[in-house]
Amino acid sequence: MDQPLSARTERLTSWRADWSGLRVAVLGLGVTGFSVADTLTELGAHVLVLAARGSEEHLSLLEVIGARFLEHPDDQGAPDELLEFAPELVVVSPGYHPDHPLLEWAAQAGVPVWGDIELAWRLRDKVTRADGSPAEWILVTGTNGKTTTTQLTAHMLVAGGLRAAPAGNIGIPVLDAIRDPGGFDVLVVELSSYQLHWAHRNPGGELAPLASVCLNIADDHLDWHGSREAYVAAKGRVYANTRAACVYNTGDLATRELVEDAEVQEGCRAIGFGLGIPGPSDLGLVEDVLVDRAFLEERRSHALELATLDELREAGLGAPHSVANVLAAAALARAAGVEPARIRDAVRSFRMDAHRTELVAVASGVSWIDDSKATNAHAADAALRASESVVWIAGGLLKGVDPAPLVERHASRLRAAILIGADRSALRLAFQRHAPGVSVVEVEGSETEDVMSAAVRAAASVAREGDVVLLAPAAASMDQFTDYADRGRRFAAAVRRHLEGGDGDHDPALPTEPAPGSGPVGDS
Ligand code: UMA
Repeated sequence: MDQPLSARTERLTSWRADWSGLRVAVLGLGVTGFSVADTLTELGAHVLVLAARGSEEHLSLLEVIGARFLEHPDDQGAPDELLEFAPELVVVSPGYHPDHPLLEWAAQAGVPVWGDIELAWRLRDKVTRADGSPAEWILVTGTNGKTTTTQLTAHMLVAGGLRAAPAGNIGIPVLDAIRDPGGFDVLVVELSSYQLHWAHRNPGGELAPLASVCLNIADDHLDWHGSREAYVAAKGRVYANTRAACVYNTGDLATRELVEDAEVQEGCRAIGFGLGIPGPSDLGLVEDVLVDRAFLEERRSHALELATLDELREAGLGAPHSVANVLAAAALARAAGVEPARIRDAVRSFRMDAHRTELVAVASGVSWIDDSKATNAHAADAALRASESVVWIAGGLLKGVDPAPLVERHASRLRAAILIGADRSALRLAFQRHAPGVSVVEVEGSETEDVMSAAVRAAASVAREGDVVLLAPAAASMDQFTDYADRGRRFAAAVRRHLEGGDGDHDPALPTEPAPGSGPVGDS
């Protein structure tokens, strides 16, 4: 009898294993797909990359590394070329939906499917510490704050004398990180729910991180996962098999429940973080001081000082959600042995990234803030809370999440809303129902070049002294922009052009006054 296809791939758990001649179909030619193809061809595998499209740059690089490319429309089943290639393994990029016809074909044909994270885990011995053992992994997920927490954790580890780097959903494929010739002691891996969906599915590929955290859970990516339960379950996979510390948010019961439900390794501890006074085994706040009551012998009676709120404010980390991110990162770094004094050093020298509540300009008493990184309602919520009177620029791809609760919650602080992007109708409806007194301007232009100029002009025409004009779209950007960074850059450029008086004339913004009748529509 023929061996199942998984028999060979199960044994592939090391950079030094025999990967030569392995036939692998790689789905996707973005940064992930390319890193997978590049790694596997380096190991001697035969690689066929399939994607609906790939960038010119990646396509030409595929030729250089010796991988084949097949353009494959998303609505079609397995093409003849794939059947002839007869892959022994499929490695899928995170953006692919599990119901994609090629993944359905793989399931029916019995071909194992790995995510790029599983492949990287199997190859982790490429990066070794001084004693020759593989670099440790620390995993970070959550609906919001993942990227900042990942960066903070890596920064704290480096301050503690470890060679550490951030990777994963943050934008650096993990396979690129592990092939970095510099080498690492610890990789801090940001994982999206998409990446977690594919984790822990195949024998030999189960991650066993030193420490892991799910920062918080709010509705996001419901269209991809199909339900909130499926989304939460994907997030929960971050804790599976953790060895030293499962870090959870004491202010978010769902994260604690995920830890309680997780299968972890013997001796692994549950460590809470939150903005209240910490219990033993937690990190938290005592008055204006961040303290650790988890990683010390006398934790029943003592606490270790990590930093003060003043120090966080000076580093731009004073908002409550940022304080929580610092505490989570500190818990992870402490689990890896970083001393409290080094955590303080790291907080003092940390600087936030671009497009996260970044002040672009202040003019005529109006502050212009770029929070393009707010790609979901939870993140936009945190940004909106921080200001009293806001002209809110929102919209894009809502990813199946209803914006109504967000609109309802913040209606009283909104001077006006400027709606952009593909899913404007859901936002418009939310304003009609829950904020009928707020004037809404829709930017109809779908041209990337025009959108932000029009949005900024519309915002400027309604903003008054003391207002904040806030780009916090609560939506993904890909309908009109390359990514959230592109969206943020274009916003900042449009603000500067406007303030310098160099803004063009033509204006695709169509003002629509408060909802007709100025009363709630439909259900009351
Ligand atoms: N493709 C198809 N069909 C599909 C889906 C994708 O053909 O149904 C092809 C595209 O044509 C393209 C490639 O797949 O050739 C793109 O793959 P991808 O969408 O997985 O994107 P990558 O460029 O590989 O980037 C991914 C993450 N993107 C997504 O999860 C959508 C990046 O996260 C991540 O930084 C990168 O891997 C490295 O790990 C971005 C993101 O938006 C920032 N993440 C979401 C979030 O944070 O909310 C989850």
